[in-house]
Amino acid sequence: MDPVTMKGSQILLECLQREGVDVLFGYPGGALTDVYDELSRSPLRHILVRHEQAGVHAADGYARATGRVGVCLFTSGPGATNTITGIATAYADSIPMVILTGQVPTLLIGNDAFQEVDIVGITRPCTKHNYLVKNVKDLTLILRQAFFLARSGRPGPVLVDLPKDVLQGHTEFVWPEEIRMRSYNPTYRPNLNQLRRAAGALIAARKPLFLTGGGVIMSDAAGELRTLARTLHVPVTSSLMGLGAFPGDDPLWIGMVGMHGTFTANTAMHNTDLLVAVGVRFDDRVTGRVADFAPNAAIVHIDIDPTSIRKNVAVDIPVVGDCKRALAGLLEILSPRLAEKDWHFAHGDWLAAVAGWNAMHPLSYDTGEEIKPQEVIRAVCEITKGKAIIATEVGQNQMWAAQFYTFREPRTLLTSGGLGTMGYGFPAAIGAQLGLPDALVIDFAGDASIQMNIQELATAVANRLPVKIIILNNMYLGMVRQMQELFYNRNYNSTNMESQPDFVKLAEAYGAQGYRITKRDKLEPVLRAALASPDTAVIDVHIAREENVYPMVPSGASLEEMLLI
Ligand SMILES: Cc1ncc(C[n+]2csc(CCOP(=O)(O)OP(=O)(O)O)c2C)c(N)n1
Ligand SMILES: [Mg+2]
Repeated sequence: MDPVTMKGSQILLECLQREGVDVLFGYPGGALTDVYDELSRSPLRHILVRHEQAGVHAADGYARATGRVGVCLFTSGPGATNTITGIATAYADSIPMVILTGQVPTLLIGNDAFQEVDIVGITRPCTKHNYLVKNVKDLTLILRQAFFLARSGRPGPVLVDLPKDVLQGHTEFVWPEEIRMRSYNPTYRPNLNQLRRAAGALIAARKPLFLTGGGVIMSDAAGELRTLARTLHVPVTSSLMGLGAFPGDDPLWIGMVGMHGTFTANTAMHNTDLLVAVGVRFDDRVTGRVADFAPNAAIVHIDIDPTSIRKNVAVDIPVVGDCKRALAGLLEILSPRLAEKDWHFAHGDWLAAVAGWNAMHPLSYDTGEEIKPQEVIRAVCEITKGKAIIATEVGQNQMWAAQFYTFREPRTLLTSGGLGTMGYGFPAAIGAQLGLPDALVIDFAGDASIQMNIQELATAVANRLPVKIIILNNMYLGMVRQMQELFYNRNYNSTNMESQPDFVKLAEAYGAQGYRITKRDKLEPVLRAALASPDTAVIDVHIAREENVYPMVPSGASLEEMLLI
């Protein structure tokens, strides 16, 4: 077929479709008028958000829930700068995303033109890669590379800046079927010798432990992980980002590790003789004081990104490669040797120690007259049978959700792990709901976090998205208040949020349903009614104001030095 001449804005939308995009989140402006004109004739679904930051989080939530590349589109200048927190959030958690920004015409770049900002310069440290398209002839190849980079290797956000004259220019449309980039060759296939060493260590270990992270979910390796752990009878813990990769109701599951990890996971980390870490990057929230992290263990680290290996902790057996392939490779190497031992028996003492720690300090909380946040999470878990997609905001709400909801499947938790971005959860839930229209999507929110992107109630209502926001309302910046209580002599400076709006009225003002729960006997029935409603709903649950998240490892302490209830 002869190549056809197309306009830049048309080429952009054609490329998005060919990359498999079905929905994009955006907000228009002067630099994008050609694209928005074109969009009205395109089968692509465009979701008009109410703030650019939320648009990026929505694309991020879509990506986390579906495993596809999230796409968003914003205008130049302030539209572009409003995206930064969203981009940094996605970068910290390695989320595949393409961010498209309008730019002033190439001739005006560098002139301090109206709504000009150097977004490529600004986002360089928080994108996997970024591009300024200088000629319409380069547009297709750059977009193709942007998607390729976003979804391959260690995924991440890629930004493409689109000057107005590029979008208005014309050129022949040529689609490169294959995409290859010199100097960018992620290693998917792990080195066989390293895998053999890891397998040997697993066979020999007496107290092995799996630590899994977001990489397991991202590389779709949950199946291999489950088979390996269950075959060898190895307990499994994970970082916040790894929740859901291993079923939370499996007897080998010992809960999350780290600052708010379980007693069992943190104690097991201290005692294990072989830590097999898969798709994790050893964040300080996971390791505690690095000098005392897993002091008795040899460490196997499997990761697609060679730069994350030995970045934070010393590793004995590094395995660079795709987590799925690496775990499948381990299974293959081990399979002829599996009959050598009764693995349950071989790890019997270790499993008994783990069971003992579980019995000694299970996750728990005191009940009283007031509603406790943990019982709200447990009730929701019960009602949804653990089958909902859970987004969280940041703070205590996030940690309680991580601790008390039983995540059974990958991609069921959407949370800002690396950056800890308040205001992430609700727009991420909107993105997830658009990607998975039949899912029940719930955002566990704090009373403060929810106000950071509350305007997206308009987006949810306008698009009839039945997202549910459950506010664990303590009228505090609870996580900061907890630190003030424990480490600053209860000096609650600037954390009291008693002057919150009436969340029920606020929901209603946007055309959503509002519910309020202040008494325990109303908790279950109102939650049931609200979760069954076909509408966008806000459920404002008044909880015990000064409830804390435990266990807690103080910042800079070792995982052993937990504060318990
Ligand atoms: C954008 C942003 N600003 C500030 C913080 C620091 N911070 C972490 S948790 C928290 C309190 C959050 O309060 P709320 O949303 O009510 O949640 P709670 O801890 O009470 O459950 C704050 C201020 C942050 N993580 N993100
Ligand atoms: Mg709060």
